Amino acid sequence: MKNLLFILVCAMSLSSCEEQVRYGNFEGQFDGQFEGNVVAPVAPVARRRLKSLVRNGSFERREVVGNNNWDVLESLPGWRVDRNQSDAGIELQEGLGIAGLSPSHGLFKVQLDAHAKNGFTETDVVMYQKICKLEVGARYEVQFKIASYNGNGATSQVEVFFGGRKVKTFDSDVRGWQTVRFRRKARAKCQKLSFVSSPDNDTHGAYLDDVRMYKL
Ligand SMILES: [Ca+2]
Ligand SMILES: [Ca+2]
Repeated sequence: MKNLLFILVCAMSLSSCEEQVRYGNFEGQFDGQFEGNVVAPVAPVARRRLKSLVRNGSFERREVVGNNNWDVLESLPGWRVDRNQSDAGIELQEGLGIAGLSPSHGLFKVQLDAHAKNGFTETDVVMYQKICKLEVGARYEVQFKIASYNGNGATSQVEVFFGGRKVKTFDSDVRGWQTVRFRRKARAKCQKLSFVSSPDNDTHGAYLDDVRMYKL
């Protein structure tokens, strides 16, 4: 009842209503904007633009593998390996000092040429995330951070696929993190974003972190 009275007051005097929202006097949850006389729960545009569609893009959602330690896994929250393409796992690394390269974001990163342990027989992984709830025909931007192993591009080559089509090849002798971006239209409601480490199976490969995807 109190909220209804508040809305009626707003309808007569929008400026006073905005003042109360700004100073947090409105009771209950309000996270929107006014459309005529109706209070619509619409998220701010800026916040919507910052919402990444990639789950666990920084690889932080994982139980601890141990500070400055690593393990080889078949899946992470949001991510899986494609063992039909390569019998290799995802090497999850935890810590700021492991392998001589701190994560670009948070405490975890992955390495795409892992180790043949935990039942895996190969080391160059094919890992992917199936991203759903896409708007067919809408444009999306994918961003991620990637670094070659000790500046060795030859052993760190990675191909990136979106919706089954190759969109990027990473092959760089530069040391340290680099930002890669590409834009594509969604051709289906669900599209796979895949990282494919070029097979040399020498356990030295590219590092990946901070994968994001935004609707444009
Ligand atoms: Ca991270
Ligand atoms: Ca390699």
